[in-house]
Amino acid sequence: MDIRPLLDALGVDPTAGLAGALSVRSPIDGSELGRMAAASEGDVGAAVADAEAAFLAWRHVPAPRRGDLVRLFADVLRANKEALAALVTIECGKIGAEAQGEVQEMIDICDFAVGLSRQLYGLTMATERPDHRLMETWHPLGPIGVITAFNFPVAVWAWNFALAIVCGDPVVWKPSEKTPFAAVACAALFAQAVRRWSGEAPAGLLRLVMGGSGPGALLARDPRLKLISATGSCAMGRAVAPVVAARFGRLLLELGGNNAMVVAPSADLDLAVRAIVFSAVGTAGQRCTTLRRLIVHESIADDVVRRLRLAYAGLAVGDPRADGTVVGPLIDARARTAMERALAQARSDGGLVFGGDPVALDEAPHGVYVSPALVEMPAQTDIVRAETFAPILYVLRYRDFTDAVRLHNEVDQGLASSIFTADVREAERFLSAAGSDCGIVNVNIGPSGAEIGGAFGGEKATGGGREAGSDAWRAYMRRATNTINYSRDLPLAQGIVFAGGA
Ligand code: UN1
Repeated sequence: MDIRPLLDALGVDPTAGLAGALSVRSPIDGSELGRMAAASEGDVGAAVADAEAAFLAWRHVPAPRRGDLVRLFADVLRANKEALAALVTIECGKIGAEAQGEVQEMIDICDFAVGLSRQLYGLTMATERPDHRLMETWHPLGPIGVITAFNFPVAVWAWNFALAIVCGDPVVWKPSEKTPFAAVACAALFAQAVRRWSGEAPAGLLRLVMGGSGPGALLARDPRLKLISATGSCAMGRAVAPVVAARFGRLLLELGGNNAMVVAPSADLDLAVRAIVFSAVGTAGQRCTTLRRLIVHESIADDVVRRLRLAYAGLAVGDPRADGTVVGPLIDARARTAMERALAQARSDGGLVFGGDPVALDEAPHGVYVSPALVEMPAQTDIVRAETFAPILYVLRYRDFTDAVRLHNEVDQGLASSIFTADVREAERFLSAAGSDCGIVNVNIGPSGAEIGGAFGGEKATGGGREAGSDAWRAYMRRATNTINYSRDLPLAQGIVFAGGA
């Protein structure tokens, strides 16, 4: 597959050295898209040094001016939406509609960040001392490191980047080694915005470092990066977090999910089935928000499973560029092996598996395609409690609502959750302090497909970070609490009378 025309259209410098030891392959047919060199220790150090130099200038640029650059970036993204989405599809295998949605998500976060650039508010507090003022000011934090995963190769970076740029922080980005070309394209598109901007943007506002865990570990270790925002598996988070914590760096982690939906007897099943299918098989089950566990009331479970089998049997699996395809390939053969292992384990735990078979495409024998699996489980065994990054939906039954919530929360991960019910008491209990323990808790919609306006992230082994909307920007800034005395006296807080120095 030749991506050169797409890269040209996206403004990627044809002389840029897209060569090296890393082979980048399309999951669509396994063909090599190009090669990439992994960043050396020296490369990573130089990228961080550039970002640090950029920071010293960028922090002086007023935030609304910084927002103006992000506004131009959104314009460039709008003009290049189709081409960037096409590249995303080729590189990570998601279907066209979802790839376009991913680029739209980038545009949305840029628009959000532009507005935010005039709203980086600090509070002013009542002070206990006369003729004093107590307030807080938010300042740029410093250069930051962003590590992203293959499944959202551009949007998750954009959540971080758009906010970081308005907050005053240059970014060193390590994309997944499986999707480096999408990252190169994003950098080229941002360079276009920089050229259109009326100001002087420092060169190091965005630096890419390519490669796998090696360069990732170098970013984690580097004390010049004040925040490491990392998306990926819990295992990756476990490796990165202690390293960043040991140097008192800030962390924003978006790790594994094991997202569930409770389907109550009063649920609108037509809606529920549509929501289940989108969230369980969309992106071929490779979203961090993918629906992996269905907790269905026993009185409707047979009906729900019957409807789902019908829906699953009609799913078009195949080339994500073809009209009508809803399930594209898995990212690579390792993902299929992990899926097969999980299904074998589920079977030996007493699970009844529907689907989950390899799908061979004549035109793409080296693509990794599977039919999504629906697995009725007698209990929430260890394999159900593990995140397998593939389209496997485990179905569990419940009798009592309290048991449903207990099952729901009985996993390590805590990203996204949902309930389908027409019973306001159940809905509110699910949303309450004693309900779902996740960072995202939905009613009558599935757990995946969040819009950017809310804070995105999860609890427990998901890592606790929040990205995108709401007040997620605070992670990218440092807060100074300021006390200003405009009196001619020096009253001490807490009414302390201190004789020394009088
Ligand atoms: C991810 O899978 O890492 O809520 C991000 C969603 C998307 C983002 C997923 N907006 O499913």
